[in-house]
Amino acid sequence: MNETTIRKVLAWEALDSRGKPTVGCEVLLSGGARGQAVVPSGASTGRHEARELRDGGSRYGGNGVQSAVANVHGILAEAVHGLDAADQVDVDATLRQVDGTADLGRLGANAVLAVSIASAVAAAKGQHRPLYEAAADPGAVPLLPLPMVNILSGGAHAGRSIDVQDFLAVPLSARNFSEAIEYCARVRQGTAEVLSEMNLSVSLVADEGGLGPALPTNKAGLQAVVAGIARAGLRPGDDVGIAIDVAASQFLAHDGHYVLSAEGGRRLAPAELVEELADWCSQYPIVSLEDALAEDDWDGWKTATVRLGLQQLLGDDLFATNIERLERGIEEQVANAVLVKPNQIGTLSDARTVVRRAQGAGYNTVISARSGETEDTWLADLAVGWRTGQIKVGSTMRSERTAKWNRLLRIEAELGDAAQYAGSEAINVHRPSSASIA
Ligand code: 2PG
Ligand code: MG
Repeated sequence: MNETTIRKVLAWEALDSRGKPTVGCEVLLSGGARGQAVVPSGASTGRHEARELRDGGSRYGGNGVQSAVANVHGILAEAVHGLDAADQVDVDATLRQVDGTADLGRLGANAVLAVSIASAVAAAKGQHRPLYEAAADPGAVPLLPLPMVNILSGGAHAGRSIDVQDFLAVPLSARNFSEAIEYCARVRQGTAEVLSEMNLSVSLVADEGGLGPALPTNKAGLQAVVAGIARAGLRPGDDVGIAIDVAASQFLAHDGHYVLSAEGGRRLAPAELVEELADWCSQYPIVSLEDALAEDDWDGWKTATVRLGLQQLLGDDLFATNIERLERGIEEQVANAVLVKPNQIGTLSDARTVVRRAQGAGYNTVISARSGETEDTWLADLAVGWRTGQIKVGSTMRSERTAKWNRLLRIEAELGDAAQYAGSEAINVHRPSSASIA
C-alpha cells in the first residue's frame, strides 16, 4: 500500500450555480491526503451525453441526486477501495466496469464523475503536486489557455430571448493570460454600457454570468458585442474576435428545418442556415462557431465544414466528448475543433482520450465548463496540464466562473517566467492532414 491508496469515499447532495442538486464527493487516501469535487450540469444537454441519475419524485422538482449519492457511498466506494488514486486510468476503468452501461446511466454519470475527479484531486495532493502537473503527461510543459469569455446569452441560458445561445469574446492580441482576462472584462463592461444606452436591461445576468438582454434579432447580439469591443477601446477582429455557440440542436424542428423564433419563426433548411452563418461571418469578426448545426445533422455539418472551414468549427453536442463520435468526425472531415466537457462522458480518462485524439488529428480543443457550475477549479488545471489551448467557463463575473479564471491567474503567477500562453495561435484552424487521420 502506498500514500495514494484510496481508503475512504464520502458523498453528499450539493447545489450547483442554478440551485439544482448535484453530487459532491471526497476521496481520502492512505497517506491522509483528501480530494474533493462537486460536479457540474448542463442545460443545453445533448442527446449523446452520459446520463445523470436524478431521483424524480417531489424533492427539488424531481432533480434530487440522493440515489446517485447512495451509489457513490455504496457500490462505487467499494469498487475503488484499495486502488491507487494516482492510476487514473485504472480508477476510471473500474468505475465504468461497475456501472456496466455505455452512458453510465445505471449508477449515474454524475456519481461516477464525482469519484473520478475527487480521486484525481486527492492523488495530486498526495503527491504534493499541483493538479495541472499531476494530470499532465510526463515532461509536458504547462500551457495557459486562450480564454473564450461569455458576454451575451440567449437560448437556453437566457430565457430564449434570441436563438443563438452564447456570444463570447476571444482576446486575440493579448500577450498573456492576465491581459486576456482584462480585455474580456472590459468588453463585458463596454457591452453593458452600449446596451444600457439602448435602454436594454443589463441587470439580467444569464446562467453563465453574461448579459441577457431582450434583443430583437440574432444579428443584434453580434452588433452589440462589436460595439462593446469598440467601447472598450479595443479593435474588433484585431484585438478581440467573437465566438458564438449557436447550440442549433435546440431549435431544430422535427421536419429537419431550423426555426429562428427570435426572427418571426424564420425556417431554414440546413444549407440555408449555413448560408445565414456565412453571411454573419462576412459582416462580423467571428472566429469560432460552436454547434452551428444540430447534433445528428452530419450532412449539414459537412456542408458547414466546406463552406465555413476557415473559422474554428467547434463540435459540442455533435461530439459530446465521445471518442466514437469524434472518430466519425475525423473520418468524415466534419468540424475542426472539439469542445471537451468531462461530464458529457463521465470520467477524466475518457475526456483525456478525446483531447489526445483530437490533438493528434489536428483538431483544436476547447475545454469547457457547464451552464450549471460549482465553485470547483479542477477544469482550469486540466486546461493547463492537458494543453488544450483554449478554455470556456462563462463570463468574468459570478463566483463559479471567476473561480476558474482566478485559478488560472494564480497558475500564471506561480509559473512566472516559465508560463507558456497559448494565445491566438490556439484558435487558428489547422486542416487535418491525411497523415494525421490514423
Ligand atoms: C454549452 C454549455 C456551456 P450547457 O452549450 O457549450 O456554455 O452549455 O452546459 O448548458 O450545455
Ligand atoms: Mg455548446
